[in-house]
Amino acid sequence: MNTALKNDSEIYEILELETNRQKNKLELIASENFVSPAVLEAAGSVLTNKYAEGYPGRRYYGGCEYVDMAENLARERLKKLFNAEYVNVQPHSGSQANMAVFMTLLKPDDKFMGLSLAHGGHLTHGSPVNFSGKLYQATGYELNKDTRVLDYNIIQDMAKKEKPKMIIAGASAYSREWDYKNLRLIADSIGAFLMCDMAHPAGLIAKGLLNNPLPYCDVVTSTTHKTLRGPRGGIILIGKDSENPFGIRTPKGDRLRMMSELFDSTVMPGIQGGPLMHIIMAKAVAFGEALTVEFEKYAKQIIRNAKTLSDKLIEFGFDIISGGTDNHLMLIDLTNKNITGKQAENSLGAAGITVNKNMVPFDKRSPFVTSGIRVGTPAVTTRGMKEEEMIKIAEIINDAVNNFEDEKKLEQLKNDVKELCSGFPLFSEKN
Ligand code: DSN
Repeated sequence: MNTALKNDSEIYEILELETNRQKNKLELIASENFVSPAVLEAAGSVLTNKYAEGYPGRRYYGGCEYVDMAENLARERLKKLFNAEYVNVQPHSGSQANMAVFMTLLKPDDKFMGLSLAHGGHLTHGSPVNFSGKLYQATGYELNKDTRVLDYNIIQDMAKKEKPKMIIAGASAYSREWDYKNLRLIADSIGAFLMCDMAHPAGLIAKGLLNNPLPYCDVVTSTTHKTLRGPRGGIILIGKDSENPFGIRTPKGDRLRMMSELFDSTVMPGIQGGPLMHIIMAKAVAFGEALTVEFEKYAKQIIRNAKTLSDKLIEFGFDIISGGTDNHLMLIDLTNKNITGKQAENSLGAAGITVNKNMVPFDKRSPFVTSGIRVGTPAVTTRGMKEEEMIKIAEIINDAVNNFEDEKKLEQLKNDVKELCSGFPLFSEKN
């Protein structure tokens, strides 16, 4: 543990508490992960001291020669990772990356269409409490009621009726694959832009384990801290025009150059000032890690773990939305277990398992209570856990849900979780 913080005992105590929480509990929040020591070091480095408004070679401040190198490296590595033509690594978060897309492609009050929040979409895909729902006309598509998966006929019909200027692909709580080619055809049929927010599965897409949206979308955004296992932050990407088989709306040639310039200037000075150069360097480190064969093994294991966990939970009678998962997460409808998402989040928390309550498609409960939980495997896979541990985790989840009011039982499960975690140490001793 960094001793400089010991001088501030209040803060040091918080750091110790959080470190121990991360060590001793099972992190099943689908959007969280544990970065490598190298990413952590870069994020805590002296690059935090540097102002660098602008872009490499075009800054408003002197002394940027080395941070320029870091940003260029981040850009080159990210381009290689996703086979992208253009990238911007400055967005402070996924929400800011999305805001940059809205501000570049739409005018206030323009209509757009994203997966509704209650069906797995994201806050920035049109929630009424978010800038996307306040400044633009949001309309949300929903999953098929019977299959609880995306239904491209529903999306096509809605697109035809609503004529949005932009369609958003991507979700925060959807466990199945996306057909970007189909969405491209739908977008082209009404002359709409197609963007994808691939924040959740980005690390899996990078290794070719899920469909890649870049060849089909005008623009793609992501966070860097979920399956991609980097520091907290956002990115914007545009695919290579040569790969686009349709080519009507996807940027090419001059249009690509124009869009790159527009996205760059929307990010800075449009919505952000000085970039977080320490985070950009940490992004470069994470992209470098994601380019390795080890990361491919990791990404494959995330999916294997999610499938194993989902299969075992189904054996225990859990209602997994859509009957399984193609990616790193699953959404569990707890209605048949007579427990709300909120109660499950609390009882699992008491048993040492961190998840988040989540609305399920066609949920009758409020977002503060919900009928479900979302469960993901990226973080436990980083710890080195495999199929065997997923089965143990499913057993603990089952026990905690079945005994959600039994404090003694939950305490006993918490000890089981701690023991399981101790076999998969997270930080080296010096941390
Ligand atoms: N809040 C994130 C998640 O948990 O999915 C998305 O930004």
